[in-house]
Amino acid sequence: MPPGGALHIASSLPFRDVDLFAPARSAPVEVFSSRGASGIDGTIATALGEALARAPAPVVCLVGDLACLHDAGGLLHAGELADAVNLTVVVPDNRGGGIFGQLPIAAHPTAFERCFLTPQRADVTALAAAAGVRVVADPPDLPAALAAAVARPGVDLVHLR
Ligand SMILES: Cc1ncc(C[n+]2csc(CCOP(=O)(O)OP(=O)(O)O)c2C)c(N)n1
Ligand SMILES: [Mg+2]
Repeated sequence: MPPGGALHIASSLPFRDVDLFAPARSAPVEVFSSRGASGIDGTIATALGEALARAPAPVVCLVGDLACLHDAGGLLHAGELADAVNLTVVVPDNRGGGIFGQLPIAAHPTAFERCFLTPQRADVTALAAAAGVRVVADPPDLPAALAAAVARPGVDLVHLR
């Protein structure tokens, strides 16, 4: 993350993963997150607003597959505003709300997948491409792919199965 860049972290596992696993950095990076009532709602639209406010500095949005699909409208707007921002949307796609796998309900024989995990048929990469967003799918060299996406203006979606 270059100076002036910011990270927007979605609710659910992304927020917890960064909290648990991100190493300490010598260079500070500003971090945004929507907590509380808003939950997973409007994540990409919020990150897009941050990217507009900070342009031409880059913003990276780390967001799960469900939160990403939940804000499909935000993704459409991101494609529309691609000339005005540098936004990289990183989607770790574990096919549903992986966080619920950590709850006792995960052992339920019938309700868990349909009512909690809720994996979607929608294809995140196809949606991003339809929005006019550049798609980087399962890059073999993730750090290099992220660095390249952050370095270029416009909107990238990095999809990680
Ligand atoms: C608007 C809204 N609806 C539902 C929820 C409940 N909820 C919390 S986490 C979550 C799953 C998110 O899935 P994903 O974005 O794929 O992240 P993962 O858990 O897989 O990391 C849901 C549905 C919420 N927080 N906010
Ligand atoms: Mg998920």
